[in-house]
Amino acid sequence: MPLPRLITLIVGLIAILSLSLWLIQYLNQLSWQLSYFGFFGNILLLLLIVLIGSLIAAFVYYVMVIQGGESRSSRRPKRRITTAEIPAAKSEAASSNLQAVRQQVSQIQDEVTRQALLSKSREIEANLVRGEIQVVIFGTGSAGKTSLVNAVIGRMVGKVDAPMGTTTAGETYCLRLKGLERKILITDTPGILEAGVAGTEREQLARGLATEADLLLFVVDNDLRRSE
Ligand SMILES: Nc1nc2c(ncn2[C@@H]2O[C@H](COP(=O)(O)OP(=O)(O)OP(=O)(O)O)[C@@H](O)[C@H]2O)c(=O)[nH]1
Ligand SMILES: [Mg+2]
Repeated sequence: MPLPRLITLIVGLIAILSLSLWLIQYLNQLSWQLSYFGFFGNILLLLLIVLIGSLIAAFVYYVMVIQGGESRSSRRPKRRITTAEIPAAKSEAASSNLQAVRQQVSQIQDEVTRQALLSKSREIEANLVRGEIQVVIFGTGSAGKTSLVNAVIGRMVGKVDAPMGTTTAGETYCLRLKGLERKILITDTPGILEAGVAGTEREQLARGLATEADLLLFVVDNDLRRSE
């Protein structure tokens, strides 16, 4: 028990006991006087004794339990506020993000989804290590996606034509820029929002490729339409 609480307890008890002694003396005198009232006088005396006892019990309870509880809670170590460290390098930030993603993925109940997301995160990690940047050219049919790819690569790598559906499969081209060690992979995709079964299949393929992008370039041939 801490010293200040012990002193409070002792001083309080001495005060209450001396008060009680004085009260007992007083009660003694009173009992003589109350003896005239018979049974009623004895009840009054008993009530006064119970009152004194309750006073002592309440004091001890306050010092031992309430004060003790307060001092315990004040002794409880305060929660430390730690500021999250922001990684300086982008690759470091990406790796820590990947780790966080993996932790969340491991909590997914569905085995198939979990495995798919885990393999995706491994793929991203491998890309990070390799240092390649995947740029995917995405958009509606005949918007000029392949024309953009040709312009960026600097030669006619993909077939360009007016009708929709000229590009039927994903094509990836490697671009190297002066002063940049990392390879840039540019993927041309079939168009989206085309009619027919073949068009829907091409869209599915394009959407799949788009999910692998580090950077997605959405090509529009005019004002953006609602469907786009
Ligand atoms: N006027 C104009 N025409 C363009 C431009 N870019 C492309 N085109 C024309 O638009 C048509 C479609 O171009 P593509 O590059 O094949 O379009 P795409 O998005 O690859 O088409 P799909 O592969 O069929 O989805 C071609 O006739 C191009 O010559 C542009 O900037 N201006
Ligand atoms: Mg094309």
